[in-house]
Amino acid sequence: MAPNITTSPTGVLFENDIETVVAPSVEKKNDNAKPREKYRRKLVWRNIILFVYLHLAAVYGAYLMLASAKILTAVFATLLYIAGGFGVTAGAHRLWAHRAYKAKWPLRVILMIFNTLAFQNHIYEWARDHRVHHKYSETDADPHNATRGFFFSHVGWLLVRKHPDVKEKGKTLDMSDLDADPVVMFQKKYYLIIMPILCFILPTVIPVYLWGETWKNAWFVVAMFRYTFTLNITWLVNSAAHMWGNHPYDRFINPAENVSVAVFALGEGWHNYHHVFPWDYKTAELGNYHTNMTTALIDFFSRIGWAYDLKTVPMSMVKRRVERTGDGSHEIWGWGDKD
Ligand code: ST9
Ligand code: ZN
Ligand code: ZN
Repeated sequence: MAPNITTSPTGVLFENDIETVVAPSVEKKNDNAKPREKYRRKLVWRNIILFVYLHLAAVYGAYLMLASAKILTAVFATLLYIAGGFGVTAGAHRLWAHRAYKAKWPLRVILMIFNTLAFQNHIYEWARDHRVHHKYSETDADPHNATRGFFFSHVGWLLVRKHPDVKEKGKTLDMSDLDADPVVMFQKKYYLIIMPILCFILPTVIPVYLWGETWKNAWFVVAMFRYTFTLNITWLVNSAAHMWGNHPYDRFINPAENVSVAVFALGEGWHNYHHVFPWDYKTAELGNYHTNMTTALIDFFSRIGWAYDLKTVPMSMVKRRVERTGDGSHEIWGWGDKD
C-alpha cells in the first residue's frame, strides 16, 4: 500500500492519480511492493450498445407517452418509477448498504421486489459498490469516481472495466450482514430470472392485458422509458450531486446539497449531509417529506412496526460539524429550538 496517501482536513483519503503521482516514487523506494498494474480504460462494447439502444428507445417512449399511450399506461409507468425508486432508496441504499434502520422480513421482501424491478444490479453488488464509494469517495477505488468527470460518474463507469482499486479495496469490506440476509441472497441467486420478469416482461404484459394498451406503447413507455428515466435520476446523485450545490456540512468534500436531484431521487440529493452522516436513515438533516419521499415511506413503516431502530444524528453533533467544516450556507435558524 502506498504510504504517501494524503488526507483532507476531514480525514477522507485521496488516492487519485496514484499511478501517475504517488506510485512510481513509492515503487522505487519499496523493493518489496508488488509492481502496480497500470490501469488502462477498457471499453465494454456490449454495455455501450445496450445503453445506446436503451436511451434511443427511451426517447421514443417519452414521445409515445405524450402522443398515443393511454393515461393508465402513463400512471402505471410513474408508479413503477416510484416503486423501483423506493427499492433503491429505502432498500439497497438506506437499509442494505448503510444499515440506517432495520426492517422486518415482509418489508425486506417488498423492498427486494421493488429493487428488482429497478434493475440496478442485485442488492449485494449495489451495496458493495456503494460501500466502497463512501469509504474511498472520489479516489480510484470509488466505482463512479466523480473526479473523472460528469460523464464517467453518471454512466461512463458502467461502460468500462472497473479500476483494479475498486475490486482490491472492495474485497476488504465486511459484507457478512448481507451474506446473512436470506432475502438479499435469494435475490442474488435468482436475479437473472426474476429481474427480466419484474423489470421488463410484467411492465410490458400488464398494460396490454389489463387495459388494452398496444405492445409498442407498453414496451417503449413502461419498460424502456420508465427504466431509463429511473436510471438517469439515480445516476444524477453520482454526477450532479457530486458537483453542484452547497456544502453546509463539509466544504472539503465534493458531494453537495442538490434540491432538484433530491426531489426526483425521492430524497437522495442531500448528498453533502449524506457523505458526512451516512448512517442517518433520512439521508438529510431535516425530515421534509416533499423533498424526501423515502423518509416518509420509512416513517410510515416505522409506525406500523415493520421498520425499527431508525438511526439519526443528534442536532448538537450536526451543529458542531457545521461550525467546524461547513461553507457557511447552512441556515442557522432553529438551532436553539432543536437543541
Ligand atoms: C446501475 C447501478 O445503474 C446504479 C448505481 C448507482 C448508485 C447511486 C448511489 C447514490 C446514492 C443513492 C441514490 C439512489 C437514488 C435512486 C433514485 C430513484 C428514483 N468490491 O462488476 P464486474 C470484483 S446498474 C469487491 O463484472 P468488471 C468481484 O470479484 C445498471 N469486488 O467488474 C466481481 O465478481 P463477483 C444495470 C468487486 O469486469 C468481479 O470483480 N446494470 C467489486 O470490471 C467482476 O465484477 C448494468 O448495466 C467491488 N465493489 O466490469 C451492468 N466490484 O460480482 C453494468 C467488482 O462475482 N455492469 N468486484 O463477486 C457491468 O457490466 C460491469 O460491472 C462493468 C465492470 C462492465 C461495469
Ligand atoms: Zn456519493
Ligand atoms: Zn450512501
